[in-house]
Amino acid sequence: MNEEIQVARRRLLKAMLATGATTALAGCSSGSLFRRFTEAGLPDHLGQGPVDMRPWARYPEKADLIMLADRPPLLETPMHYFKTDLTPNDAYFVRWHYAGLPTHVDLRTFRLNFMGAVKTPLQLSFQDLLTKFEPVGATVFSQCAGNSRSFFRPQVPGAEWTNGAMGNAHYKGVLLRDVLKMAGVQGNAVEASFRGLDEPPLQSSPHFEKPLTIDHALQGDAMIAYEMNGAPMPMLNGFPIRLVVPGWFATYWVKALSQITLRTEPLDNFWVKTAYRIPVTPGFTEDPKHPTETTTPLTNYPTRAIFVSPEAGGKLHKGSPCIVEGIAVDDGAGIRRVEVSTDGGRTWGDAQLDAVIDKYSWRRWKARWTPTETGTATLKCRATNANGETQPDYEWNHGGYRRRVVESLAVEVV
Ligand SMILES: Nc1nc2c(c(=O)[nH]1)N[C@H]1C(S)=C(S)[C@@H](COP(=O)(O)O)O[C@H]1N2
Ligand SMILES: [Mo]
Repeated sequence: MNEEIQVARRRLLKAMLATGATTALAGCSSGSLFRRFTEAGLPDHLGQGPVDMRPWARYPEKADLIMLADRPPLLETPMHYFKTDLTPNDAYFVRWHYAGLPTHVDLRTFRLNFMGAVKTPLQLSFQDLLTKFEPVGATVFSQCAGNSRSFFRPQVPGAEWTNGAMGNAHYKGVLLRDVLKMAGVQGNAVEASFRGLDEPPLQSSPHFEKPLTIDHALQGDAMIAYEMNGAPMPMLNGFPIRLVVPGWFATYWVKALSQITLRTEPLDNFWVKTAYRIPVTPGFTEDPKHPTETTTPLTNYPTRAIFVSPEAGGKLHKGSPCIVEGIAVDDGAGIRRVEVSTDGGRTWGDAQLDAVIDKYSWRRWKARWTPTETGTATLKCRATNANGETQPDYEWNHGGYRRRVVESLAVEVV
């Protein structure tokens, strides 16, 4: 058997044996799986930052992450993990919509099924994906559409992420278009839609299934990935294969991908017609008092810069030089510039950009700053991409999606 299959299965078994994945995933609200800062003490990296009262949890194959919900698991990556080019698999954020997520997959029987408007109703095994297509690799940024939702004012209901529902990873897999070519897409197909192994709680609940237009599927850079950062996909991030849609929000990155349907009519399930939509207005913004009725599915990432260090509420010392650093992302055109303000936006200076990692990767930046006055300082950062797209000072939408306003960060200078 192919060595990579063995690695994948071994890894999975090891994780399950070590932690009892099935039980842990089924009953993770038990006290032993999470702790509060007040009970456990502050983790070192938070230093003198504000006390984050959100519980932490350790799930199978995962490090301690911030837990927004346990069933289904919504786990946020702490900011200190974003100081390196790649986000480690065990620290990568987790988001599932249904608690009925897969907890084990047998690679001997697993199949990726093709249905609908295809010439050959293919069933591909994991081994087929490894051997029948040319492998490709890319470093790609992913981000939940609701990343940073908790910063919207007025607040909006939903998963109250701070900035950690994102990450950057190297994926290995096959191009979606190569796989679709083998299945043979019929000329009348308008969409390909993607479904995973997770099951809705009730028969009447809609499967989590997301579409791409047929042009995007057949001509774009979407990948079916079987490796993340040189290792099998963690179970919670979509083992054994997931869709990677470079430059597009992670809601399209269907995990534990098991079914691809070629459609002659667009899919209009709950996940398309109700959720993950933004207003159709200039700048996608709306008045909180009069939300707009006309919405459209969100798609690609807006241009945006985020602080990684210092963290909110961090303490800096007057007269001591410090490095302010962060990441910047867009939908693949490329980050051209990041500016930083240390006086609440009155004056701006250019940050230094690190080398480009990959087309759809985040780009790292840093700026030197020596605080000259004590008290609270408001830092701001904003990015501009190669198309000239930059960030607005204010924007709001009722879903709390696609945040892209200029980032603000309050730090204490002592
Ligand atoms: N099968 C399946 N895939 C899914 C989802 C899901 O609920 N089920 N959620 C999507 C959403 S909204 C996000 S943000 C990403 C999260 O990916 P991650 O858990 O690997 O970070 O998975 C996407 N793919
Ligand atoms: Mo998401």
